[in-house]
Amino acid sequence: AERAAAEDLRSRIAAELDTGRARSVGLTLEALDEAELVTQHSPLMSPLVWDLAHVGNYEEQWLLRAAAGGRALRPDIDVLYDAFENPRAERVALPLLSPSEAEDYNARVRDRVLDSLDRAALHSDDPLLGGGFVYHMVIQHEHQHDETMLATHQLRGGAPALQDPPAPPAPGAYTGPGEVLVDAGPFTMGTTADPWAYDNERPAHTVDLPPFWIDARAVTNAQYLEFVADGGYDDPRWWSERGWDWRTGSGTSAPAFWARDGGARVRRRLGRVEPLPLDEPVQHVSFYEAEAYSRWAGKRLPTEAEWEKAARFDPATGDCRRFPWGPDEPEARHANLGQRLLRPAPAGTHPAGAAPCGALQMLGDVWEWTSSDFTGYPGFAAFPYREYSEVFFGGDYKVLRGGSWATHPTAVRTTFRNWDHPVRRQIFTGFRCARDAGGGTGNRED
Ligand code: AVJ
Ligand code: FE
Repeated sequence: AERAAAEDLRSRIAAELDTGRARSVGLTLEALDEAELVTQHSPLMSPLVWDLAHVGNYEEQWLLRAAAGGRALRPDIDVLYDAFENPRAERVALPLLSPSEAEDYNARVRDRVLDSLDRAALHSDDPLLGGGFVYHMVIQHEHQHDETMLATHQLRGGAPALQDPPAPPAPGAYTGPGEVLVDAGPFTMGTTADPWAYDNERPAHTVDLPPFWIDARAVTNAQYLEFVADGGYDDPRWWSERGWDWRTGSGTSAPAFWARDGGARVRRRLGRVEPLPLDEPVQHVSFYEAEAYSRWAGKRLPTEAEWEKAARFDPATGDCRRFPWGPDEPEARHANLGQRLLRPAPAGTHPAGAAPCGALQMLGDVWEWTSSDFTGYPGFAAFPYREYSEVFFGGDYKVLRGGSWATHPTAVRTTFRNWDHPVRRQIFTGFRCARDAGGGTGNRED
């Protein structure tokens, strides 16, 4: 039985490695010509050809050298693909592998990885190999870069490069509650045993929270438009001091990629222009915009602990769930993940994916800003390297939760933590609001 389980894990890993690579190739070699792959589309992003070889180099370092103890293939290029050595805006000037060299290099690494996977001690106590941890880390890493590459695609000018996406589900009028109540009490935050979890999700620990309300849905474009129309961008009452500095300094007056076509609001999406979809969660807002909207609405952003409790705590059993709906792997009916639609689904859809508290779409569609700074949990231990999370603790970062339409299902769960600078807007980010529950009961209407 143990041997069968090991074989299952091996074939799952091989299949997921394959899926990730097909996705990376689809966003690079299959989508754009050489000139577009090597150019810098935005100072915020790497040239796509850097991401492509970086995922191969990361795989070489972790799955060939560290996990399999193999000989290095291209140690000479490590320095080019080290994210800390080279800020994104400078990577275009490096002597990078060309697109076809990167393709070749990635394929050579992958061949050796699949060879050594057959011998890897997945059911040992080895901290890297046990449960497949280091393979999962590399699989998620590639998908995280694929999401980053999608942000580059969004920033890129010119004709659409990605295939016409399927139509999103029809919105239908949302008739559910505006907010749902999460009762006071302790829950388990983070995880110790999940073989996919990064170090920053560990260890599991108990957090006791007062009662709070959380929005059942992410804030929609229609709702956000009311804030804009009410002069929200011109009223310092709604903004924190830093937020107002950013607002006035940047001259921002709407989410990124919004535009006007005569009198009509439109948005630019991956090379296409379309009417602003009113039922869709607002996307491409900074933390400061999310904070200002929340204050205008008489609410606030949830803390990351509140977000996680709403997403996973089941008061009926006292247990915490890996996914809002339970232990089952994400399917299309649960959540809009994995670049299927190339956009968020309308807010208030996917009832099959609801959390126990009734909140919808906690996973997928848009990353959600929380009010929390990025720090380590009590008992945090960096593993297997400090540069994944620890070096960012205490920096100017806010935690993001829940994944977006661009996040692969293997790279998100209710414990997953993402983070970014509060000014960032190129990521696929929206938010939902929360507020203290001072003893009131019953669901409020929108
Ligand atoms: C967790 C998304 C903030 O993209 O900087 C990729 C993920 N770490 N390569 C990032 C990551 C190393 C990271 N984020
Ligand atoms: Fe990386």
